Amino acid sequence: MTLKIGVIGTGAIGREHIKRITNTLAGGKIVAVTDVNQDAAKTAVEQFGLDAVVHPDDKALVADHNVDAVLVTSWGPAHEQSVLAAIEAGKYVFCEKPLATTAEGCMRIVEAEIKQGKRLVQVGFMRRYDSGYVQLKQAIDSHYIGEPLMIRCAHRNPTVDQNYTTDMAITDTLIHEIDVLHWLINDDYKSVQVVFPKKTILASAHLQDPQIVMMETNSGIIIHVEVFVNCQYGYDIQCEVIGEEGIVHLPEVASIITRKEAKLGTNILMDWKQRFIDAYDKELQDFMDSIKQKGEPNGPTAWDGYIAAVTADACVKAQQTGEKEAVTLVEKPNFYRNEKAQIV
Ligand code: NAI
Ligand code: ISE
Repeated sequence: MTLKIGVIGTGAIGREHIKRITNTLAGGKIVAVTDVNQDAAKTAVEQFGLDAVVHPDDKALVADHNVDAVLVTSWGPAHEQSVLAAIEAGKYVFCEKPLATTAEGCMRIVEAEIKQGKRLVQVGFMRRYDSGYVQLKQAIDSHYIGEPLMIRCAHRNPTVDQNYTTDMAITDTLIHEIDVLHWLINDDYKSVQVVFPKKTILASAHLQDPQIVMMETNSGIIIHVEVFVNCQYGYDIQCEVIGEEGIVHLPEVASIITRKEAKLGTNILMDWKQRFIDAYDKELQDFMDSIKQKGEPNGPTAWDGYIAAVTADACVKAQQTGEKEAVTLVEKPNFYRNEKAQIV
């Protein structure tokens, strides 16, 4: 059976996902697209030679009887409305991060999904599918390094555009660490704090860059994440987990090592699209396969989207106050308790 997919938002990652579903992955077909910029939607249809209807908006796309599952790859503020419409129609929905821009919005999605009585939503936290993070998780879960005590991470982008603001370092960028780290150590966050080191002259006037985010988990693990989005030299993701009996480090991206002109060198990627390319493939393949095999998606849940939003809100508050801010989650609904920590 082919899963017939409608895509809401044909920008950068929307087109990447259309391309992989059409050219690389098995079992899915893009049958409908929409974008507030209708020319962008039409261009995507032409660019990838799709046999797909261009709908005027998300509501029309969700209502299309030919669409089994919806891919939400529009701007963050538009996600909630499209995800709620898909749930209301009983359709599966894969939503790029953030699930919604507020914790309240994520909670509305959680409640709507619970009301439908089955899992319909998967959030695009693709790092859980990255083989490096999966290996870290296996090492932690098997107690290879004993109990984790501290984690040190870096999330570096070469540059960002003028529209990128100080809070986006949290809501757009750190949000990946917020998700993958609590999954990695199977623990929730208790408090967060943000400090601003000396600012790089290469960031726009309104952007505080770099930033250091400190997070403490319920069991007392202390996490430091450096977010540096104008680092110039590459797209660089680092993660080191320090345990009682050893340390595990995220592997570097495989690349040839050169010896030339008295230098030893290896390449660093510049583009996020390349860094997690396998993980994007795997998350969408898993979305399609698990719907076909179990009748529900397997990956990060709407509850994970809620945890990320609550933690991001606390971090944004901490940016403003300079203080340690509490992360306060409501009690996890039973609906989300049975899920297994998924490893692919
Ligand atoms: P983009 O700006 O390139 O594309 C967004 C598209 O959505 C635009 O074509 C825009 O016209 C359209 N759009 C906006 N509101 C809409 C609405 N109400 N209905 C239909 N279309 C609408 O942005 P990009 O980089 O593709 O990001 C899209 C989403 O994907 C964001 O939420 C972003 O955070 C997320 N993202 C996730 C990444 C990951 O690593 N998982 C990487 C990059 C983006
Ligand atoms: C972007 O939206 C992403 O999601 C990338 O994965 C992240 O590294 C980047 O900082 C964000 O702007």
